[in-house]
Amino acid sequence: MKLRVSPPVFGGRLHDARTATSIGRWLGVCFLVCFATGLVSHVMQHPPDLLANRLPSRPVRGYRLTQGLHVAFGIGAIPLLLAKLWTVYPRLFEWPAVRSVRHALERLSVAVLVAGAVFEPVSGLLNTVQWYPWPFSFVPVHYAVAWLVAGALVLHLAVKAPEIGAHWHRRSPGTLALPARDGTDRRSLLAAVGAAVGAVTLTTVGQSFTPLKDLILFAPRDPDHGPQSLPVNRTAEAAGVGRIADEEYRLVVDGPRPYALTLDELRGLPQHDVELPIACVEGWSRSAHWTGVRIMDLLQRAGAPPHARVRVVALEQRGGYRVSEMGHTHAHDPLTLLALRLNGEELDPDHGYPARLIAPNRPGALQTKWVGRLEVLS
Ligand SMILES: Nc1nc2c(c(=O)[nH]1)N[C@H]1C(S)=C(S)[C@@H](COP(=O)(O)O)O[C@H]1N2
Ligand SMILES: [Mo]
Repeated sequence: MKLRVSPPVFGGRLHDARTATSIGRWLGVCFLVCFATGLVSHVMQHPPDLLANRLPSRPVRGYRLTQGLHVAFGIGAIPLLLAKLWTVYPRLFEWPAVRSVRHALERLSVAVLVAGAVFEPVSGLLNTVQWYPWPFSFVPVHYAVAWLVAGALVLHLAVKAPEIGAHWHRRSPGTLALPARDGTDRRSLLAAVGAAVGAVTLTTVGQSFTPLKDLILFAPRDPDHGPQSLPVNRTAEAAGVGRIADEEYRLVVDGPRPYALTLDELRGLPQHDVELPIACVEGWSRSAHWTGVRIMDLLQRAGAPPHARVRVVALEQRGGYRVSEMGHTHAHDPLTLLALRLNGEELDPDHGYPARLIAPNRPGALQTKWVGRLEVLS
């Protein structure tokens, strides 16, 4: 007996190339924005040696903007991706499954693209809620898969270029002789997808775009929530530092002329006021008013050469963000402070009491709290 497999048949215009192209264009924009802003974030956090001492400290809100866009476009890509996959899924049942070597390679590249394109926004979203249901570390894998998706996407666009070109513009009704109902169907689908993207964006983007903060429904962080109206990623308790006793605190500055300061001596130095945001890599950000001592003044007193890089070390015993490094552009920016006060009050222990770093155009993860030591690097 001969077994005949007959693939399911999909009619209707919701699964056709014009619909796939319409949704694909918007998805492409999201992926491009995420890739570009992701590269910026990667370089800011893990600069190659060549750039380690050259990262710009301006624009002041640069990282807040690029990372806000990264997370907003990543979240917006999710409904688009679902719609795109739904539009093209009948192709999974294509028959014969493999027609030629070329066809097999093309299908393989689409499999890689789909797997990577699903992995990126999903892993990113889970990271924003700090849920890591996987055994690998998020940042290097999210970064590596981004390159995989970029490569697979370029290949996909090249293979599909003729079809994309043919369906880029809506055809005039005469040329296709479609039943009118099909055009309406497609418009309804696109309107629904647009509404879904709008809804997820409006209910989450307030986590970094504070004018919309009252619309937050699903964002993992409310920018108003937390001591002194500023969110906290790692509390003093979680970091194992608790409330640091004033009389035991010393700031050690290690350089050509090393010295140490008590908290009172630190408070006695010239204080400066700045308005700077904390912009977490997870997408939330919030501007605040900081008061403290300029890092460049502290470094100058230690006899640091003008182009020296600096290592900032927390009093925390362990943790991924215990130590951060900074190039001379940030270290010598007059806005870069060892902050002692936040919004007119002493820092809350959760915000790094008694002293935390705050610098312009810098990822939140590198704004080290509970600073105990500055090391001038040669
Ligand atoms: N020492 C130390 N500093 C730290 C962290 C940390 O875990 N340890 N977390 C960082 C991260 S990820 C962010 S987003 C900001 C959050 O700052 P906030 O809690 O003061 O708002 O602090 C940064 N500074
Ligand atoms: Mo963060």
